[in-house]
Amino acid sequence: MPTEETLVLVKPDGVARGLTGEILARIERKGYSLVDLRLVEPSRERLEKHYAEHEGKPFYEPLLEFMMSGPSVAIRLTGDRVIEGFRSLAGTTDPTSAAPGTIRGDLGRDWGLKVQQNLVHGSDSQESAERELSIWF
Ligand code: DAT
Ligand code: MG
Repeated sequence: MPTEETLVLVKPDGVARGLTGEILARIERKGYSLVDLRLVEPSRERLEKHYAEHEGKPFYEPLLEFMMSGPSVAIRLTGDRVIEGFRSLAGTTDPTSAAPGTIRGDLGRDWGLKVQQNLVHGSDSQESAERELSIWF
């Protein structure tokens, strides 16, 4: 099987809290390789494409507003089984119950907002990874 790529985002909360370095360090210590990395202030159009699967959900508008609140760091990451591996490093969606040891479990919390701010995004399948990498790079 060829080596995989995935899209990782350090979301605006991660960048604003100065956690980009900590998150990159965890990714590097795990052994994955950075292929490309950039600071991006995405347009609404780009975010609508990225989060198309969530359109109509109660957290959709708050999610887009949050993602437009500041820059994100977009990362093209590579390694065997990196899609699954980064999702494991990130932890589950809700930072309150995400396992300690994960990025979301160690560094995230609930802020009482309409959308969970959980520091990172990682593609959830090969199809999503291909689609999302073409949106951000
Ligand atoms: P993930 O980022 O773990 O793949 P997702 O794709 O289901 O999660 O949702 C995208 C983002 O939307 C997620 O990172 C945080 C937010 N979110 C998801 N479900 C939510 C909910 N029930 N309430 C508030 N925010 C939510
Ligand atoms: Mg998702």
